[in-house]
Amino acid sequence: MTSFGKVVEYSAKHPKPANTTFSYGTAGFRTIGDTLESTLFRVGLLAALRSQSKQGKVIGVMITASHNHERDNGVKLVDPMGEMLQQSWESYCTQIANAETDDEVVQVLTSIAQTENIDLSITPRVVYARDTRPSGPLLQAALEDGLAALNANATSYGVVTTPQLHYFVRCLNTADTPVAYGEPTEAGYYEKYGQAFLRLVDGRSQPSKLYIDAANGVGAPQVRKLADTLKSPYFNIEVRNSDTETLGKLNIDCGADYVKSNQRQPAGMSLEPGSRYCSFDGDADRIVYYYADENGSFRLLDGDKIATLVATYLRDLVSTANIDDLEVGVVQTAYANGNSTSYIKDTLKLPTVFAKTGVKHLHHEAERMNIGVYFEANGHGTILFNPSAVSKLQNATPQTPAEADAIQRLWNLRDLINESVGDAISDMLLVEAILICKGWSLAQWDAAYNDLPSRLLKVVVNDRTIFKTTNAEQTLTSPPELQDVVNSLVAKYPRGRSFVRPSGTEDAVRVYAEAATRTDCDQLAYSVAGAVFDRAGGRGERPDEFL
Ligand code: 16G
Ligand code: MG
Repeated sequence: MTSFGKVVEYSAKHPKPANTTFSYGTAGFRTIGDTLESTLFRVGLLAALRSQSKQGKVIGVMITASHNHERDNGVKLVDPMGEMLQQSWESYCTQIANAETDDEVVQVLTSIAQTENIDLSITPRVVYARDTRPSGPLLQAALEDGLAALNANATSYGVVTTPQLHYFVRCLNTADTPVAYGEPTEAGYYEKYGQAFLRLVDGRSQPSKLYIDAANGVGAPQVRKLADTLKSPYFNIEVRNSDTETLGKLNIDCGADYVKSNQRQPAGMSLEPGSRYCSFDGDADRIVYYYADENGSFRLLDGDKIATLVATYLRDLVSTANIDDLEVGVVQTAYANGNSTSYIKDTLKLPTVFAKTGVKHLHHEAERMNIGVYFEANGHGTILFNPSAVSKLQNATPQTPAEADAIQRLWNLRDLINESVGDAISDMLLVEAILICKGWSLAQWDAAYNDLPSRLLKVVVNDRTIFKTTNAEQTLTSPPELQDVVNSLVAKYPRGRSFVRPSGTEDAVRVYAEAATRTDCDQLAYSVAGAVFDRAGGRGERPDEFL
């Protein structure tokens, strides 16, 4: 096929490493950066094909490995509305990444083009960006070769956060339509979210300084640009862990994942009671807040706390706005702390559902709700207003100034959030706006409910593919009988809950447990992990610290 005429020649420059298998996982390809050159080249080809399959809409490619080690890298594709790549294409990614020869690469392209009935005469349009990792430039060059091989109209956004790239894709594909999302530039991004923030907080008391741990990643320069654009006392920040130049610092002892996993402050931050802190991850799509209470103890405000804060605020606005049948719902994963779920159901009286781990799963569940708030406990999430909510807001006829104000605030909130994907910077503005409007400290926010003690463990097994789950990953269907064992262990502990799932990003199985007390929780976690180890081919050391 002539359309693929240049592919073999270009592909020969980026040979696939022998004896390596790549797999498009929860968040794209992710592994040691130096091994990904052929994959990036091929992702370039596939991004071009994906654009053609969407009649030339712009497709995004983000080169990042998020919160992982600096030597790792990865890549994921962004679909036209700024959402994650449609799942049916993930297997094409895996297929093309594993083609053993240059000819086979062409065969895979040809077969996808046939299966998807793609018009290869369409000019593909692709935009791409990378985070601060040292392997980024090399991988970007390989990607560019893939795009050139298919004559794509390709544009680089340089070094930006993952959610910024999602935003650009959505802006480009909605330009000059009734759902135009914004200017597809960095300045447009800061302007859109920044101005919505200022509209929401106008006239309120100014907050104290917010200390931001940027994980020594791309969030550091980007959040500073936001502050430079805003120049507002409502956005009074100090960025820590902002060294993106020195090798070996990215995500080390800092960042949202470190803070959430270790339940402690990052390096470079000593917590003063009364002060306010948050952490981004390495590509700035996750955020968690924290503070020291009056005894100096560390208190975490994770994705569950953000979800409940946001849901409370939205629920109250919707109720004041007095619009019929406009409903707020919350999407969580099984990792959500049990007390957050109870709080949403019993206190807020809002519907809540569980989705599988990974933003794409939560996003799709949230799309079914009028106003869907979705957050993973790790700090990844956003809010979606579906078309029915938008038309209800448009058609609303406020009867009082209070109703009109609430409707205006809902519009401003919608402009403040990145509807394409979870975004640390936009989520931070959202949390800040709500806290400013409520006049709340972090301790007041934290007071809504107390987390149940929880523990997350990792078990290395011979073959994690034997682990199959159902019920939003809360129940194992394979290996046989293991779920019965988990159930009997859980039954021993008041408020006990535990589940086992294969990781989508690492070669391991994860065990989550929570219970009424720390001791019970740890016993439950380690006994479930021990059962997994014994009955499902555990490797290395048995996890039995507490038994
Ligand atoms: C990826 C996901 C994140 C999820 C994590 C789970 C995206 C963009 N990222 O980082 O949402 O929490 O994987 O990892 O979807 P695990 O499967 O290894 O537990
Ligand atoms: Mg990330």
